[in-house]
Amino acid sequence: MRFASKLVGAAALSALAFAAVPASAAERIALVVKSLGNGFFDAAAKGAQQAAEEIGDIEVIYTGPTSATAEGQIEIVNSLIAQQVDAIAISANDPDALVPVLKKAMDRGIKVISWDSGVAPEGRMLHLNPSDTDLIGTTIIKLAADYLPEGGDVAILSASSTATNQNAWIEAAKAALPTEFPDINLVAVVYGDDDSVKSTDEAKGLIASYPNLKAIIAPTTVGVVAAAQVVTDEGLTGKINVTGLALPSEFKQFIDNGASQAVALWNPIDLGYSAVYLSHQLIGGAEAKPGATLSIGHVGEITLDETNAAAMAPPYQFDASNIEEFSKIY
Ligand code: RAM
Repeated sequence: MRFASKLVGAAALSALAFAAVPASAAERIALVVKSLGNGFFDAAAKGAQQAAEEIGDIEVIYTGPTSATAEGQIEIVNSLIAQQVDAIAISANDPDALVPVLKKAMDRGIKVISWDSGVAPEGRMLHLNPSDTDLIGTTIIKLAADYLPEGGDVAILSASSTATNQNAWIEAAKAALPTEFPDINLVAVVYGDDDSVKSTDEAKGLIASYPNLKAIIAPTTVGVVAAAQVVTDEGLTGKINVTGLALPSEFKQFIDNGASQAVALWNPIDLGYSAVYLSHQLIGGAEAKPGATLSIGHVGEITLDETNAAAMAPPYQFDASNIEEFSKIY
């Protein structure tokens, strides 16, 4: 009796699996993120799923390590190679450490792209930036400078110290400081590893070390929430403005309570959608080469530069006038 019902259960399960993804036609695209449990990546996964449904016959494997490390991602990529997926679309925790394992994947015929946070060109076929790197760098400083007419001390609370995207944005921000923001004094850059607890500790450390701090700029959706919570809890609303890159659904409360005046971001759903759309085209034989124009479905198209990278749209700014509306979307 027990045996029979087990059999029925197994049959029902495999029928379900078959109905969702017809085994013969399916492409399997792995969306590898910096770490699981990050709302930004959950939103990107939603977009990835949208693209899969729109194109049809695609299974998205949404995966990532529990903490944002290259070692964790290397292990995952090795297991995806063993599973013989058709494509890997990765937001990398390190530009170089992932290269050997991703090369191995490409040697086995797996299409590899990076998106959000890139790997070095030899480790991927193309890279999709959410927006122009210099523009993001200038934007994160401007978000603080707009509310500091007299200038003053600011600090950056980043993600991990090896994250390609944050490091590139911080470099661009530093380059813009002397010419575009001469009164803004960047006193420190610290790393919260896209971990809430570490980000909270780092934010507290900044506040303790720099008594004249006027703004904390966190170009990470995890760090920015942690910093705004610390400013709220320490009663520093109105004294320290928290800004950076934030997911409106997670951050609205801190615009509402005044811990932040404004933040920015791009559409993470479109980003995940585009990553799957591009992976699918590479699987279908499209060539990634400088100058190539590739479709990203309803989002538009991209043209690859000389490093096979491309950028999507400028970031949106969110403040009291519009964060409510956007918080319902992502
Ligand atoms: C975090 C991650 C991600 C970054 C966003 C802005 O969620 O570090 O890579 O793009 O912030």
